Amino acid sequence: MGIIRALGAVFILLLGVLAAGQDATENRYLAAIGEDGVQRAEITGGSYYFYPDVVVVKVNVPVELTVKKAGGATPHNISLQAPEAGIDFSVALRKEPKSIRFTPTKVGKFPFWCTKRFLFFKSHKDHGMMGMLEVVD
Ligand SMILES: [Cu+2]
Repeated sequence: MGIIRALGAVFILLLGVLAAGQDATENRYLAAIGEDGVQRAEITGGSYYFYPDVVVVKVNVPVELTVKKAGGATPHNISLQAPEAGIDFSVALRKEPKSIRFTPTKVGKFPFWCTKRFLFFKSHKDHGMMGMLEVVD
C-alpha cells in the first residue's frame, strides 16, 4: 500500500517534469498602473490554461487582479499562496469577473495554478493550468 502510493507519487512527479519540459508559449502581460495608483490585470482561466499566464507587477504597489472563467462546465480556480510576499488567495472562477486585491511586498516569481482535480485523473495544474506572477522592482 505504502509502496504503491509512493510509486504513484513518483509517477505523477515524472509526468509533471515531462509536462514542464515542454516549451509552451508564454503570454506575458505587464500590469498597467492606473491614475489611482493601482496596477490592474485580467486573467481568464479555461481548460487547461490561464491567459495571460505570466503577469508582471511592481513591488509595493497595490494590485487588482480581475479573474474570470472562459466558460464550460468544468470548475476552475486560481490559487497563489505566498503570504511571505503579501500574496495569498484562492478564488473559484466564474463567468462573472471577480476582483482580487493585494500588495506584493517581495520581488520574485510566484506561481499560481488551479487546484482542481477530478478523481484520480491528472490535476488541472498537471494539465498545464498554471502561471506565474512576477513581482519586479
Ligand atoms: Cu482548473
